Amino acid sequence: MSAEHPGAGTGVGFCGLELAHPIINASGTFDAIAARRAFGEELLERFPFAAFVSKTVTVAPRQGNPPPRLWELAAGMINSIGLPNKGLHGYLEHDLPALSELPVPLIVNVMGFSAAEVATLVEAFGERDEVAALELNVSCPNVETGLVMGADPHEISLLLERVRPLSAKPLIVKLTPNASDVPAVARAAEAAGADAVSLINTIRGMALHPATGEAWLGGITGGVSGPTVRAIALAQVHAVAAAVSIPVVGMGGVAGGRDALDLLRAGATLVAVGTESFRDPAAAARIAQELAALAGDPAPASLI
Ligand code: RRO
Repeated sequence: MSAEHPGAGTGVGFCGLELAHPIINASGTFDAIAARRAFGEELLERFPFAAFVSKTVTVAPRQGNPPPRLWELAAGMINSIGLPNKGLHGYLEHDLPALSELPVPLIVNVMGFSAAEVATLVEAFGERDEVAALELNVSCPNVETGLVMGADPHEISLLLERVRPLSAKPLIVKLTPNASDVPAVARAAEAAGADAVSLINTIRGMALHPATGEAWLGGITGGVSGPTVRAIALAQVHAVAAAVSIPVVGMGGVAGGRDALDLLRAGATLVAVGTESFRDPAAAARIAQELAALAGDPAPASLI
């Protein structure tokens, strides 16, 4: 490991997990089951992420928001997907067995519409050996109740106090950038027992239909991601890393090794690739290799 850029090119410890390199995926931006169907076993032989974060699971199945769900920006996009998923039981039956075959630790991202729902999810996944850690999504910009919990330090404390005793697995709290004091929310999460925080989720934005002037997205507003949010992510990761002692997973507009290095230098332990994987499904492997080269480390062996 390079002393100048710690964690860049060789193994990295995170919440008791030993990861091959610091690049993971942002929840909901890489469908590993579909990718395996498309790319076959080669995907598993050189899996681009050092850990895999599932898309968000809710207790009940959801259809998601009405279309249109995406709007392209000059350097990024706005999504209003609205958490379509099979629900807890569908996930346990269909997705978990497939995702447990991945060659890296599995982090399951969960979201509840109440503390009781989050507790149900944490308990259910907490007892599964296939699951290495849980990411609590308290920051989806496309469901109002998700945002309320994640924007307020007191709400985060109450939630963590409720769910922390339910599982010994690492709990990563995914923070919203749509809060007035993000470091205060991070500190509250740490004080109430979170093992790590991840940020940023998307920033609320909007686009209008060019002909009608009405909202373009079926969900009216959506979440902005991609290079356009990179500087905001860097500032928020920097501020949060200075405010807490637990590890930080940094993300927001990472498209190259230099962007990942910036987030590590700002204090992140891991870096997640999100929107760039839609443009290029192999982006994360390239970014991990570019990061290692910048640090003067050998390329991660799992990617060669
Ligand atoms: O599904 C979504 O619309 C969504 C989620 Br859960 C999230 O956490 N962040 C985002 O930008 N979109």
